[in-house]
Order: sequence, then structure tokens, then C-alpha cells
Amino acid sequence: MDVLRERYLTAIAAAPDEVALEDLRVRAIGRKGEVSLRMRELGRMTPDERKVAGPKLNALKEEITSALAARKAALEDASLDERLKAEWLDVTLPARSRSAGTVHPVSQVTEEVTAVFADMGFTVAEGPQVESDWHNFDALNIPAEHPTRTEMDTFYMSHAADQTDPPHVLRTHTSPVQIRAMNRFGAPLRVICPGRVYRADYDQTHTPMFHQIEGLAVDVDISMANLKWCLEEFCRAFFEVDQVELRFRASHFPFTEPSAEVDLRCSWEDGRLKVGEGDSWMEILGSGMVHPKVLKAGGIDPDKWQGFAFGIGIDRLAMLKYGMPDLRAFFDGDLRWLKHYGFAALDVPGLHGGLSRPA
Ligand code: 2NM
Repeated sequence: MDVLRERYLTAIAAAPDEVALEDLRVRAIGRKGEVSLRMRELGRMTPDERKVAGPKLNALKEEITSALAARKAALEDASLDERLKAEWLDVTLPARSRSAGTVHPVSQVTEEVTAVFADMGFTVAEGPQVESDWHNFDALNIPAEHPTRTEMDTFYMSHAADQTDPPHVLRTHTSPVQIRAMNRFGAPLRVICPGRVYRADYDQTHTPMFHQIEGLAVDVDISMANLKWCLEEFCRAFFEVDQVELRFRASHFPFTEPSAEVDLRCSWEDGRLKVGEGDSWMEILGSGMVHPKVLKAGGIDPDKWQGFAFGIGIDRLAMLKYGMPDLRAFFDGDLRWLKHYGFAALDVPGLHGGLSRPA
């Protein structure tokens, strides 16, 4: 038994890997292993012999078992040490200096506007670009005979000849997303809806696809005063200036009453916009108090809740903030233009890191 012990303990201590270790385990204490065979012989011994040999064999088996476990742990430690030495990463290295692509100014400005309103407690909602004409028009108090509903202004999806399914359009604004948000989440609600919109229009200042961001706040006792504060706060943060002045001009939209177009005090220096000072006014958005019929279409009781809403054109905002002269170049996919006006992909706009940093 001492010979067995000596032989196996020495071999186990020297086993180079787990395969060798397993082989030793089978040969020593496996079903037909040397120790196991000795244990089977116990049956043929006299009781006195068994009293001596039995505990000794059990002790040997335990000793071998724990030697195997100890060696296995040592081998695992050694292989982990090996890996730690071979595989290492310098986490203090700077990120790759610049990726090949850039962020399109429209994406950049969408992120910037979203960051400002998110900070005021608005959540972001998205919806389909192919909309039912109910969500796009009827729910927004735009009557059937309204001129924007004609094919002159709106892209209609081709329609089954039997007219069984309701007509669908490429959405002409993101307001239908707000109808969906009202129906889904109810009041109170603060939501902004960025996205692509479509109108049949093409000239120096209009493209058939463009980008909007619309905001909606519904609560009790919401007024034009809340709207004004919210928009001033937005302009201060977005244009990164301490002071802004807004001018509300009475206007008309079917979905708001009263309605106002909002101008921003500014001046132009060398063709570049200066916000907050000067003698010029620049129209930046449309807004108003949500029409009771629109709240009703959103499943919200207009006798209990009020809301303000506004719509901003992203593309024009990007042109103004970053001094890009021609809207049509936005969607040409010219790599030179993208490289010149694009933004670094890793600079995500946020109120803490600074809203805008050029590539
Ligand atoms: C604008 C101007 C005024 C507007 C209204 C709504 C809704 F769905 F809540 F009623 N969303 N956006 C709105 C109001 C949009 O864009 C120039």
C-alpha cells in the first residue's frame, strides 16, 4: 500500500495537464483502478485482516482524491496566470482618433434638439412614415376639403381599386405620432416626435422629404405661458447663448387654437447667424394650444386637460446653426459635403458634454 501511495502521489504531483491527471485518476481509483481492485479483495480477507486493511485503503483513496483535486486547482491557476500574462489590454489608450464616416448634420441636430427636450422631461416617440389619412389629417382637425389633402401637396399610396382599405399617405408632419402617443399613453403627457416627413414640393428651400421635430405637452392648467418658457429655454440651450428673445405672431393651424408662429431675435454677420441680439427676426417654428377636437381624437378629455404643441423644421435649423447655404445638398450624398459638414461619430450631443462639437 505504501508503494501504491508513493507511486500515485508522485505521479499526480508531476502531472503536466488535466488529461494526464484524469488518466491517473482512472488508473488509481476508477472502477478497475488499482486501489479499487484492492478494495474488492477485502471480501476475501478474514475479519481481522479486513479491520486493518479496510480503513487504510479508504484513507489511501481519500488521499489520492484530494491530491488529484489539489493538482487540478494548481494546474488551473497556472493556466490562468499564463493567460493573464499573454492577454492584456491597455485601457488607458485613447479611442481610435477618427472613424471614416461622419454624422449627417440632420442627425446631429435631431440629437441636439432631442437632448434639450429630454432634459425637460419629454420622452421620444416614433411612428410609421406611411400613415392612415385619419391619423395624418382627420384626427388633426384637417377637413376633407382642405387644400393640403390634395395630390398637389400630399403623396398618396396606391390604393386597392375596390376602396375597401382606407387611404394611406406619406405623413406630411409628425403630428400623427402625437395622436398615437395620446391614444397609447393618455394624459398627462410630454412627448417629442422627430422624423422624416413628405410633401410634394421641390425648389431651393423645399425638398419632397424633410425632417421635423414636434413637441406636445398635456396636463391640467397648461397655458401659452408654459409654451413660451419652454421654447425660450430650448433656444438658449440649442443656440448655446445666454439670452434669447422670442416674438409670437398670431397665425393659423387647424390643430391648434390659438396658434402662433415664433420668431427669434437675431442679426447676420458675414452671412452667419448671431442669436439673441440685433434688429432682425427669424421665423423658427409654429406652435399653439392643442385644439379640443385634436385632444378628443387622441382619447383625451378636453374639459379636463389642455396642451401646447409646436413643430420645428430640423433641416432649416441645421442650415441656420451650422451655416450651410443650400438645402438640396443635404440629400445629395456627396462625400466631400459630408466630410466638410459632418460631425465626429463619437461626440454624442448632451447637455453636460456640450451640445455641438464639429468633427
Ligand atoms: C406645428 C404647429 C403647431 C402640432 C400639433 C400637434 C398635435 F398633434 F399635438 F396636435 N403636434 N404638433 C403643431 C402645432 C405643429 O408645426 C408647425
